[in-house]
Amino acid sequence: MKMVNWMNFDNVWNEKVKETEEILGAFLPAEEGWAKTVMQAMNYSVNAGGKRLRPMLMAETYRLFGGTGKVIEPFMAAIEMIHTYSLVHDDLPAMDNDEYRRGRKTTWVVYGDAMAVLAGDGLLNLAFETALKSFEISESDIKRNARALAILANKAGIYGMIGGQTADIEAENLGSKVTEEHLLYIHEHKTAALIQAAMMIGAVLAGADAQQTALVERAAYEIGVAFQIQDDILDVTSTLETLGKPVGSDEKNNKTTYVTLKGIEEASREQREMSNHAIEQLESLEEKGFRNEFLMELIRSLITRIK
Ligand code: GRG
Repeated sequence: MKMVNWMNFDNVWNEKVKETEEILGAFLPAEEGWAKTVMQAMNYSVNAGGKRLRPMLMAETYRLFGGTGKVIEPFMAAIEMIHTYSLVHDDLPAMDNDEYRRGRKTTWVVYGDAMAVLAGDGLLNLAFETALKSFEISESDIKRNARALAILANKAGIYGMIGGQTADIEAENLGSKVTEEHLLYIHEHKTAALIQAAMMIGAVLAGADAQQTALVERAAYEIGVAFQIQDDILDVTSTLETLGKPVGSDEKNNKTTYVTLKGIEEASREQREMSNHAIEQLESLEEKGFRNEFLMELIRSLITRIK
């Protein structure tokens, strides 16, 4: 595996976060009219910051396969809206009951439960309205846009993220009866599914074929599960100040995690192994001339991320 010395990785990352936020901002609602409060709550949630990892993975996978156009932009905004809605709902008293997220008070604390439910619903709906705008940007065969939409709907829904969240909530009552297989189902669906959607949509919109898209789906599975394992690790090793959200949340909610199942050292070893394997799979595309060094470094940086 090649190691690239990205001395200015953080600068490039920050620049890309800025670009992503400009794209996202263009699709957010104006706060006006009788429904103004829900729009304020939606914008509050999205503008709270965050790493913008999913739109960035999407854009970089698009570039990996040679994409250069603007058709990716509505999808970048859409995936961040879906991710943000999932956080808004996950923080509700009926779910994790968390008061801090992205270094700010959570949406339900500021706007109340009802408005937080609506803001989440509003973001999910707006995500699809936004992704549909990609059809107005016809740079290629619009079958690609349709395929990308199908991926987004599938990976965010009951066969993806919502399915994972369902299993996660029910597992809270099972305590130590949660097996590794069960936990992997939860991690794959709750977390990896959106990361798979991000990268697969980037690939499909740039014209990747079915085999290449399947390779991306497998690599993104490992990136997503590794990302969740690191999340589990940070929940016991980090602080509220660094993470911008409470630590010890898993213990509070009686959650079995990779850390409770295997200990920090083994969990950490497995997350490194998965990430490195995902990078190797993606690097195998170089044979066909597909190469994006920033994407590889981005995935590598997730292994040691601290927030
Ligand atoms: C479908 C109602 C409903 C809820 C969705 C996926 C989910 C359930 C809730 C999100 C909570 C959670 C811990 C998800 C796992 C994925 C994860 C680690 C999210 C945090 O993602 P980051 O670190 O967040 O990319 P930022 O704030 O940086 O965008």
